Amino acid sequence: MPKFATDHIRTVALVGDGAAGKTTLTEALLATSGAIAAAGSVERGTTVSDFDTLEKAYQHSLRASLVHLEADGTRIHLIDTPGFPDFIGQAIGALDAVETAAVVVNATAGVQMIAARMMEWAAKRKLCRLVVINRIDAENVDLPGTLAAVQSAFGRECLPINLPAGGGGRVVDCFFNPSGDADFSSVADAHRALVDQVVEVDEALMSLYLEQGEVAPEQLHAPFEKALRDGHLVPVCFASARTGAGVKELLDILVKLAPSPVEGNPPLFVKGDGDAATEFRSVPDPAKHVLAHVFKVVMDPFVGKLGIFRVHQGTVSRDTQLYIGDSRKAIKVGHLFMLQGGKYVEIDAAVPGDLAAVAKIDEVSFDCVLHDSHDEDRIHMRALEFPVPMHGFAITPKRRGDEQRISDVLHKMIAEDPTLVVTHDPTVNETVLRGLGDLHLRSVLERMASQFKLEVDTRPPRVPYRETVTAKAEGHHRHKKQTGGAGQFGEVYLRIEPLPRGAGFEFVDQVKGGAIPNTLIPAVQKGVEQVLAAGPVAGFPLQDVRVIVYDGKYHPVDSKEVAFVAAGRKAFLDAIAKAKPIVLEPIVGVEINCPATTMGDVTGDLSSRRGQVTGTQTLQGEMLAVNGLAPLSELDGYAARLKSMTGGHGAWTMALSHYEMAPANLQAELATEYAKHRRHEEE
Ligand SMILES: Nc1nc2c(ncn2[C@@H]2O[C@H](COP(=O)(O)OP(=O)(O)OP(=O)(O)O)[C@@H](O)[C@H]2O)c(=O)[nH]1
Ligand SMILES: [Mg+2]
Repeated sequence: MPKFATDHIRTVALVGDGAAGKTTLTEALLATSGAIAAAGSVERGTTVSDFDTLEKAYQHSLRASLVHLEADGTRIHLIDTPGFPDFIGQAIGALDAVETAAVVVNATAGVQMIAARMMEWAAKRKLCRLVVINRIDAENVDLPGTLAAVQSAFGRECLPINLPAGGGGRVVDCFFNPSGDADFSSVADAHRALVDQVVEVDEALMSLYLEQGEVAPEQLHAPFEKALRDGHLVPVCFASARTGAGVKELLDILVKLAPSPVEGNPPLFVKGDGDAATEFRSVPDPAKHVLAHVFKVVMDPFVGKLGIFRVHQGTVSRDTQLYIGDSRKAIKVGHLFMLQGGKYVEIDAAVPGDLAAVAKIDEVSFDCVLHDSHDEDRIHMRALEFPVPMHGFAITPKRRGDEQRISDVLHKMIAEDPTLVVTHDPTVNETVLRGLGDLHLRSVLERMASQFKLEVDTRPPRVPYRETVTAKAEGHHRHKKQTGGAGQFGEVYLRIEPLPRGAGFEFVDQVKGGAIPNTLIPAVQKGVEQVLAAGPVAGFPLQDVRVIVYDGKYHPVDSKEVAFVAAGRKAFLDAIAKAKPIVLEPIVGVEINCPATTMGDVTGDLSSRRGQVTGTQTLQGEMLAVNGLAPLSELDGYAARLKSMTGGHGAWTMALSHYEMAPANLQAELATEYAKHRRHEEE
């Protein structure tokens, strides 16, 4: 049996902006609990969680990293996540594995973009949230100002559970044993504010409190957990990851107040597909059927594929037989590990709340569910939405002969990272790697070079335009060929209709009375789908269209598959030509962080590039968050422009928002280019 039962487990993701101090805090928590002898440092490259060579070189976390420790008879699993917007996918993925998101705020920089995003993501996931204001030791910090900024950005329910004292050298408790003086604000007031907030979730306790003027701390435990679960309370604590001030207190808060898997909100699973899908929540009971979710995959060059999962229900042990997702083939767990940064610690079993890993099981993939019963298949976790990557590099291998290997290595890279996609554009034979930012892509290329010895050249890719149709139309083609022996015959009638943006492609078979035999309908569909890869206007993939095949003719001897593939394709082309096809362009949502003084330049620049500003939000420390929409084609070289507009103090991210019709001049330009390209090919 594992050493810690589920109610003695806490799972916490440390999230927040780059350089907030998450990795240093992880180190301090490990050292304070005795899991390591002394805290390492990011600068020296000696931390447990930034163990990767690239992380040491960048002095920033690039991937979510797992550690575990013991405090007061409780097992705490911590996930240290990267704060750079480029790597936010890693932080979002970690939210699937925990009850608590601890948002670390850098007191010298204030509330920034990623902290704000992570608060939102965590609330969406119904996680309990905690804010840690770090760097209370630093000079010239405005701690009351930071607390006020946290409350104004995240709500009045953010209440301090301790306060800095002794000039930032320590913290005083405002909840368990409120006594003593803080550097600012009053300990007694902070205590009262917490109790007021907590009793609000329990009517009986509230009346008692109103009658007696106070309640015993033990009576507050259950309502405290409920207030956390409901997002009615977000405790704020202070710390210095560097000096260790407030770190023991943070451990105490995690042990005594952070929810165990039994007290948190269990995640939503979905069973079955489409209309038959039903939702249910896991039950954190070690005796039930196993439900574990793979929230992270690592391609380790030495141990191979590592599937890192969170147990939500049941017990996984070495000799458990597990099914992976929809597969009917059982796998034997074999070796089971708990991670301590880059080290693998072998364990016997994992219960609900535990984060563990299995190695060398190829079928394991990101986001799959592991379970232990035959009839529990087709289970998925309710999907998290990851930003759709839009930053792209077109890549070609430096060495000849690496063309084959490149796809293999790219597969390994995307297996690890839900915010990385690879597309191939056959019209210009271009392989494009897309990620969330320049740094993201560069780190992937460096990993490819160092771990897999694969070097590539990069250049800006083509903008991923799409095409669609804007009117209904009819299409018809009769394919007939008589060459020597057996002939080829197939005839197809179809209709096409535009679908709403983002709907994709639909194929509907409405053929009556066997005018085209059932067995040949897939051939028609195949022909139709051949057209989707390159639209008629400018050769971009066609989307948001429904094709309804409703009639045709066949010949009992001459109707072969090829005939219907050809007839389907040509009938579709016939219809598209009449359906007013257009080019769609990708519009991305951008979020820009910039000093308030540069806001005019930043928003003006965006508007001059066919963009629009959808909102601005004041962050702390003279920084602003600007949200907007802009066509991707206008954002070439944006990183450099933002740098010059903000004197290097800007940051930005983008992800796909939607596709819309490209302006007429752009459509014409793309069409001319395509016509030229085709003429060139024919010559
Ligand atoms: N003065 C002071 N410096 C700190 C403190 N915590 C972290 N730092 C420093 O801040 C820098 C960034 O710390 P990290 O722990 O790497 O920050 P992070 O949040 O993990 O950053 P990312 O991995 O990029 O998201 C390092 O130079 C730390 O030494 C603190 O409490 N006080
Ligand atoms: Mg870090």
